[in-house]
Amino acid sequence: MADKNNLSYEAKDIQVLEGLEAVRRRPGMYVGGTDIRALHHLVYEVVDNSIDEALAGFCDSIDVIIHPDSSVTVTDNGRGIPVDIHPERGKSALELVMTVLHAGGKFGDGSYKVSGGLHGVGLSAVNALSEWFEVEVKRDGKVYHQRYERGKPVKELDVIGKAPKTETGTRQTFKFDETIFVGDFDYKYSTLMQRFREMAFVTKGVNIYLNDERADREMTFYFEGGISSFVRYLNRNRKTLHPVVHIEKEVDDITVDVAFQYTDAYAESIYAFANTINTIDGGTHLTGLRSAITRTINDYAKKQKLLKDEDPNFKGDDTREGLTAIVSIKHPDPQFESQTKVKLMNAEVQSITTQVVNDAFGMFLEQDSRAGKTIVEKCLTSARARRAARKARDLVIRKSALESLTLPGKLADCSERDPQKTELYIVEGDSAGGSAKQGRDRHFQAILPLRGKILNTERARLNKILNNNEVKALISALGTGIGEGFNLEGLRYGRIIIMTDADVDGSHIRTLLLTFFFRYMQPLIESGHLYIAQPPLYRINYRKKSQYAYTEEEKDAVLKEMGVTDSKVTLSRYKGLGEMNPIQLWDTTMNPEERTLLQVSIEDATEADRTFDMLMGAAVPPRRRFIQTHAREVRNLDI
Ligand code: 0RA
Repeated sequence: MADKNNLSYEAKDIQVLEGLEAVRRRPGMYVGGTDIRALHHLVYEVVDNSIDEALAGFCDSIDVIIHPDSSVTVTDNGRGIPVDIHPERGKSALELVMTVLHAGGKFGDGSYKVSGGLHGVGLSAVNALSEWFEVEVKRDGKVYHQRYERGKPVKELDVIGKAPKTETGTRQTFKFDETIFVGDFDYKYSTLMQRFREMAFVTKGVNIYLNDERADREMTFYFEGGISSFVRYLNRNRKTLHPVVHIEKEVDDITVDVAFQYTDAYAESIYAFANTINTIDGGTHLTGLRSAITRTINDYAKKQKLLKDEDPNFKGDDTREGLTAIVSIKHPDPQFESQTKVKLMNAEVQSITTQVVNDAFGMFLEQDSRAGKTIVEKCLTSARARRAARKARDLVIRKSALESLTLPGKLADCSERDPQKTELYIVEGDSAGGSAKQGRDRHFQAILPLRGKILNTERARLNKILNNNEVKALISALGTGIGEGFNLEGLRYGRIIIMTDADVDGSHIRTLLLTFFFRYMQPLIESGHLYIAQPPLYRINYRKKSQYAYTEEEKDAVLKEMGVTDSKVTLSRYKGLGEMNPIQLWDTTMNPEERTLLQVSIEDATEADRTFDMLMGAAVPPRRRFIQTHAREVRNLDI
């Protein structure tokens, strides 16, 4: 086999072009697809590189600007990407980073201790997927500039100006390639905001500024306290049981940073990061943390005789109820399960994390016996509740297996029996249920009305809602059973469609239902059977013409399109489904030819699940605010 390093310059150039072409042909391999998630991934890749520079200790400020044309600028005050000419290649280091796969971050003398980037494919992959990409580097008193189009440099690296020698940094601006990211989507401010907030939390002392010029909004993230601030932030609406426990230790070049605090809530909120990347599927750092917490509490409870010798040990679930925790590790060579970096695989991280947390948490409990006692009591309550809930749930599952033979009385079933062709509308409220029953095509559409308020069992463990008649009716209508007994083959309808009002209560009920499906019927979501209906927000009548609008923007567009000039326009805003008559409901929301359905993804459901505990929490003001700002924030999906 030919030694790659001995190839001629020309051959290497061809390799580069082939590399970029491969990225464009198979974006999935590099950024995980061509959907809105992958689009955000481009920004993360670029920002990750600046974060690396910050982790290496050379940068403390990162600015991200989303421009009105959806190009994005990322500016940092690091050392600047090196621009010196590579002796063999005859090209600048910058150009190599921008065009050669696997060329990022790794050159130099290993001064890069930790790297979150996609093992270096980062910048060149983003470059290949951008219509254009401009880089400006400030180094050695000069300002360098180069422009690329679809990955290829369109001119040599130029010096375009001077700068004080002490001023260094990198500015990158790119526009994603619309021939690759095809679809009606754009960067979502809240998604980027969430990511940068997390990055700032786990990269102590870095200032991350986000500016969305499309809508004139901006936000700065800076956390001196690192992940303890993160925990305090997550617990801001919860009642906490003790001060935040913060542990930071370096073992064998791996830094383990852990912060946690128990609250009186029921939910477990644990977030795991590896080199600032949110590893949503967890991995060895998370496993290490969990086992240390369970073990330390069991040891302490036995030693203090809070748990008697004959008592069973606490299970993991018992020790995590109400726990808010962050584990953030920095590793010189992180191994991820996939290119999208959602699960950390390094085996050694598990034992190191367990050891570090065991020692420090054990010591904390010894020193703060009041906190120790409170935490153990919390675990005892959880263990008791878990046993009781298990009994109740088994009963419900057994009963619902029987009840599923008899369909609920409130269900208006359809005549078609082939689940490939049928749909079930879950409708909030009896009056909307009535309209839906009259408006539907009874051949293939079934309606199950739910009375909203009944679901609203404040501060309830979700188990409780299984005992609720409305939910029981839902379970038997679906025919799949729930939890461990779930069987997709029993599903009686191909599409399960949640149809709620576009108001506060409607979004509350939607969150509840999503959380229910997420916790008890996850395969239903994974297999793409769950949808959210989208009723219109407005009906616009003008000069004998009538049109519907589903968003504020659409309303404005329709008004413009209709050429509204006088006051003869009537604008009715629908507050609830009940305000539409059956024919209107069919036309706008139920007719497969006209309607828009949002398919629920696992991410949507996860978010609902996280939101659920906040909605059910005691703190009322933040709850209201949350629902109101999110009520219409639904993502468009092309189905
Ligand atoms: C490698 C070496 C050096 C800096 C960088 C990479 C670097 C990369 C990026 C990407 C975005 N911002 C960045 N800032 C720095 C340092 C080489 C040296 O000066 O010794």
